[in-house]
Amino acid sequence: MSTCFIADLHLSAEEPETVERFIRFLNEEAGEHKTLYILGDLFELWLGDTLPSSGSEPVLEALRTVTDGGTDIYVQHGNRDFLLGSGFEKQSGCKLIADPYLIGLDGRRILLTHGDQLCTGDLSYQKYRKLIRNPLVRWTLLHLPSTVRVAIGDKLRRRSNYDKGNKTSAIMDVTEDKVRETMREWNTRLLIHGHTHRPALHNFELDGKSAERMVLGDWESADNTIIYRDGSFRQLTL
Ligand SMILES: [Mn+2]
Repeated sequence: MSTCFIADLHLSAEEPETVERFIRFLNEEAGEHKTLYILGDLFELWLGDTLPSSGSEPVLEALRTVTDGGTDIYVQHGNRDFLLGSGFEKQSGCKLIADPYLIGLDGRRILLTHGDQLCTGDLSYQKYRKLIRNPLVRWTLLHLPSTVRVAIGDKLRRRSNYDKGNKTSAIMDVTEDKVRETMREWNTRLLIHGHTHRPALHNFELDGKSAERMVLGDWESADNTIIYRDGSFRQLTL
């Protein structure tokens, strides 16, 4: 049985074709895998389970069908959908997992992360991340009236798009130091992440042993999927 990894679908009502394509993937392919990991930013924006993003209903239903069919789906928070909570879990049958999250496949230790924590060159983003991931801030966000949450969501999106256009590409990428530090901390030689939308397979040496960092592309680009089967990984485009 195989394990499938994807990230950065950024589903939104404004991109109905992407939503359709993802639902087709869930209906036709996801069920063939024993486990599916979605490493963050499943949704372009999520303002709390009581205020589901428009157009998310069929996605939640399709996820539910797959989990009911026996495939486990684990979801990590991304920087866009960090307010996914237990309501989402109940409706979709998915399980939210911590970031980073360590799994074992045939005795190999593999670390999964969305990837934004690794972009330590972007100091203003890391400051912002620390603030919004604070449990008290999170609780407050979730208890704001929906109109206020929608306004904040618009602002966050504008800011993120502004950053994309104005920060240098090096600042928006992971830093090698943080990658090494994280992999040492978790005693792993294989890291899989998304977020940067720069699909690649990086081979390097870590404390005298070979190490790998696999980067998933976003759902719109090439190399957006990694499949583990019979002891080996394959990166492909769905
Ligand atoms: Mn992201």
